[in-house]
Amino acid sequence: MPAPGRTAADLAERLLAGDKRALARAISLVENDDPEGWALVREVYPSTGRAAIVGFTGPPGVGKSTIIARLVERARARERDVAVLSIDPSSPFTQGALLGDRIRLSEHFLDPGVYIRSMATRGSLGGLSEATLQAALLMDASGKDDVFLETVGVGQAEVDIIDHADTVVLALMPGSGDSVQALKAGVMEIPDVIVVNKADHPLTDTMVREIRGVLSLGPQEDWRVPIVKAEASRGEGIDELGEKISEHREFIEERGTLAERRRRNLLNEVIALAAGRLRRELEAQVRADQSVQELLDEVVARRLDPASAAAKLLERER
Ligand SMILES: Nc1nc2c(ncn2[C@@H]2O[C@H](COP(=O)(O)OP(=O)(O)OP(=O)(O)O)[C@@H](O)[C@H]2O)c(=O)[nH]1
Ligand SMILES: [Mg+2]
Repeated sequence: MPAPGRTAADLAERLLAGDKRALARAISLVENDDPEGWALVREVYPSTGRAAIVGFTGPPGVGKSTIIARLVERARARERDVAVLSIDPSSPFTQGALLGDRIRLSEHFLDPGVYIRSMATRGSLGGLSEATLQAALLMDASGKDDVFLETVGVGQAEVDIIDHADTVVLALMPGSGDSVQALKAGVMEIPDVIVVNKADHPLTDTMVREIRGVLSLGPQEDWRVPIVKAEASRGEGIDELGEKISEHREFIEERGTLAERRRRNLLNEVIALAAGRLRRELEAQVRADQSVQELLDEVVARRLDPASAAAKLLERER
């Protein structure tokens, strides 16, 4: 709870100054769909857009959290401030994921340069992705250099927060053939960097070849998707992964792709928010308006088809 006298402007100020507790409070506000949260995002939005946003996706248990924990450590060694947003984790950031032999969980939590947060699925997917995007914006506004997003994804069911990442990393492990199939079938978008984790597995090279094969079938872009082998639990391959992520960022910055990508993502976001609002208005209208019920009666009685009814609904004065 805010102390008495702590205004929204005060919270914004502390957030912009990088205060961790202000960031935590701000994210809780957007998570709870509190109007104060939206007002806060509105206020700090001009200060966003500076963080490098990296999304990590991949099947459950492949090692995303372990990889991120290692990359946090790497970023800290370079004096970069980091925030991690883990979305709907089946195993949230617990000691298991963060407390590796060389990684001390307590260090990360006490480190003012690191902020870690999990958000669980609640309500509709749209609601969750709205809240997570706002949370990522708040992390960005609080002056983090890197924002790492973690989502479980095996294809279609992915939360679209990943669309807001500047760089998308797909984590796979030997045996995650489903994901390779999803890539092949075009169900899953081609990521910017692929990491094959648990590379101590004997089938790692087979997996890498398989992925390379799938990538070669797709359109040949200027950016060649690197495939990095890693063993995150031992910290192997993490430097190379970190380098590939930085290289990708430099590449998209130089080419202007970053600006393009962000513009496209923001357009999608604006449309999604507007569409959500329209839908809620329409639903409220349908509940309240007797004549809409009558229109529906016509559809139920098969005198009017659904598409014609929808057209009539949209024609009406709102
Ligand atoms: N053998 C081996 N195990 C690993 C490696 N990296 C991570 N693990 C282990 O794999 C398990 C899952 O790791 P997480 O980092 O929680 O995986 P995740 O992808 O974040 O999992 P979810 O969030 O549940 O989808 C943990 O027990 C890790 O210690 C690795 O390189 N080799
Ligand atoms: Mg995880």
